[in-house]
Amino acid sequence: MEKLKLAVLGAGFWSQFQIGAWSEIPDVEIVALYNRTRSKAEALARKFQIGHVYDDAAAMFNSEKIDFVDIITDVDTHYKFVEMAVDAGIKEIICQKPMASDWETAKKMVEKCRDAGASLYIHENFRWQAPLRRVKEILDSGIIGNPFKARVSFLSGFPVFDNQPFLRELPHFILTDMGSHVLDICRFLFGEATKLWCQCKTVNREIRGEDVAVVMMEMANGMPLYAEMSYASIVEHDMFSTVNLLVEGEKGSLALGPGRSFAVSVTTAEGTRTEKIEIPYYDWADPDYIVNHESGIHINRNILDAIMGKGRAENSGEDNLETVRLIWASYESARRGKLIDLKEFD
Ligand code: 89Y
Repeated sequence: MEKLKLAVLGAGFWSQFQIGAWSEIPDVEIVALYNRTRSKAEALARKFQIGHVYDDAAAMFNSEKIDFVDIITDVDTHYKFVEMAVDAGIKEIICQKPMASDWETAKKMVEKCRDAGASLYIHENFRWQAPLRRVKEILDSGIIGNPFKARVSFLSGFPVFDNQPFLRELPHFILTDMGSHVLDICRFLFGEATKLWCQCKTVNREIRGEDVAVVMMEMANGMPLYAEMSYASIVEHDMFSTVNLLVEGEKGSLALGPGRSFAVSVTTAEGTRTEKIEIPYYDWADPDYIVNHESGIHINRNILDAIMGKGRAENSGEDNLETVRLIWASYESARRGKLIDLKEFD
């Protein structure tokens, strides 16, 4: 079978891991790599044997035969490159999370692709982490009964700005960067929220945005869900680069953690059973991020299956817009100090 031809835009910190994840999938060939600084694209192209390098995205769209694109550039350029791909006639477009740097642009992006008949996929990978797939499987098995309350946490003091210095400059940091993941996991495991209340804080005075957020949600089934995220936490069990959770159900409870132990524990009247999820090693992945980088293979496979007509992509633009809604409703709640009814947030 002929391989599908992929063009990647962006050669920054995350591209190397996303390209690494694509390199594990035999149905894909990366034919071209764009980056505004050509030398960075050249270095990454050498590492992954990518044939063509560009510092002009329009030239790449004009010259290459491309089946799909993966946009892994800075968030404020996502819309521009999605629009360029659509205008170049590309029908399968993957864009890195967070979709856009504001709510209006995210909606515009989904609309632009819908109007052009192009499929938009958002690379929102945390829900694809192996321990979280196992948590979902256990919840769906019914062993803990109907969940009545849950907590999803990301608490870390990892020096995240060393690898991604631009995160320091974001006017909105923790909810766009980590809230994308944490709130998407909440939707993946428990469905949609109806109301939310949020409080944000900036603990680290050297950054522009907020680094702590707490979001209280009421879910459509009435269940309360507490989500918290922080890069200012000095805790015994640092959670980088995954989440910890506790779900209470009518017949038992389910926990993921502590920290990055990748241990999933089920407690019922019979006692507690714990299993440890093993994450394979890849030489292109950073060990500090291993569970996160490995999940890239699974989300890429799921998107590729959709592109090949073999299934449905979980992370469509339309679906991810609901996660983006939670992010911006949270900022609105924090700004106004008010509970937000999500039906009214559009
Ligand atoms: O940008 C973030 C992501 O997507 O996963 C972890 C991260 O690199 C820093 O918060």
